[in-house]
Amino acid sequence: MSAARGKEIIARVVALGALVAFVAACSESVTARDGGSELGVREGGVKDTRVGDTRGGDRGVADGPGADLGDGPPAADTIDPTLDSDGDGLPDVFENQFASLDAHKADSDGDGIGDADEDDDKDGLTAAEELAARVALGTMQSGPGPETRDLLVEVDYQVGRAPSKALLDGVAAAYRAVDLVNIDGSRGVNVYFFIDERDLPVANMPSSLGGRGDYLRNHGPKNLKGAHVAKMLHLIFASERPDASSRGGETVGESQRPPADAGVLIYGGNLDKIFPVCGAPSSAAVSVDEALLSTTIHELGHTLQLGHDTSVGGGVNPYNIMATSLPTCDDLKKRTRGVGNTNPALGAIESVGAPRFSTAAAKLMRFDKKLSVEVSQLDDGDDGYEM
Ligand SMILES: [Ca+2]
Ligand SMILES: [Ca+2]
Ligand SMILES: [Ca+2]
Ligand SMILES: [Ca+2]
Ligand SMILES: [Zn+2]
Repeated sequence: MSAARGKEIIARVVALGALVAFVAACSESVTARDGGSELGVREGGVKDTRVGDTRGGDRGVADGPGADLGDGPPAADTIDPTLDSDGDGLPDVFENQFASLDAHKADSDGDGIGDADEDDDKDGLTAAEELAARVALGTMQSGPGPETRDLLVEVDYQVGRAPSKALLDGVAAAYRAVDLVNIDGSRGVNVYFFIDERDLPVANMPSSLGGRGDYLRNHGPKNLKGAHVAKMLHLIFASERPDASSRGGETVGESQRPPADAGVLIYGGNLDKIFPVCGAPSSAAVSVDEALLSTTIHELGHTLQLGHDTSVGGGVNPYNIMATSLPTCDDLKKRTRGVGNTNPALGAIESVGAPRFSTAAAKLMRFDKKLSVEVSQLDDGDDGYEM
């Protein structure tokens, strides 16, 4: 990679251009600072529809098929949830849910790697880590697993910037609609949010990258313990970054700062000042809510190594959430709500709304390199990895 390229990458991360920010700003409203009812959501991207907030009202509810109906596995109280017949670190109750795991073989596929350490679905999480996530979510019958692409996202927010349930649902829907097939036959990527620090004091983000890295590190993931923490993405809903007021969010990568400092910062205060825009007599303006949602989806895309110039297979187009060349309001609306598009392979489509990533972009997602924006890992070709 050329020095120039590396410099460009760093420059982008340090200061997204105004247009990028303008575009990267799209979203779902944060009007709801309505207390905890919607804020403690641990949102399952696909399978886990249980909404268990941290107050425990719904915690522990078995939401697996038949859990309460008597037509599924034995009732929870008739089996030992800790029983691990083959001693591989994964309890039988977990292994029995997956065709790829044998509760009576520590190395089910005989490749020399124990079941707990396998990452068959290549989402960057071992089976042990997926199990740990289920434990943290309070459910064993659903959630992250070894046959689906799963993203674990720790969320913190500043006062007044709590993400609404609609916003988190919108992000999850966008990833669920990603055009990828999982081992178990399901489609898309499951996103699980772990709400951690609530109502952090409002603080302007510093202009220095180091300062922002410090902020991310100081509020780093702690929902999962030990090494598992490193497998979580880190997302903070902040207020403003005054030195880059046209910017809706940014991804701080590992090439610029240590891994613990990496993560996504969303600037709701900046977005409030930029949006709504592009109102016209004949069409609705792009709202703050839309800007916030689009920005969040876009930045999380960066944590999966997606760049802005994914041109493979037509990846670059105004409907792809990673697109940043959106010079007109029409282009902005194409990306924001798929105006005029009926082809989901291109990204957002008007009739559905959920698809956001072009098929070409989806194929470039790097779950094994998530959160990292290592310059050394970015190819120099026109393949979509350039940031
Ligand atoms: Ca086992
Ligand atoms: Ca194995
Ligand atoms: Ca995995
Ligand atoms: Ca998985
Ligand atoms: Zn971007």
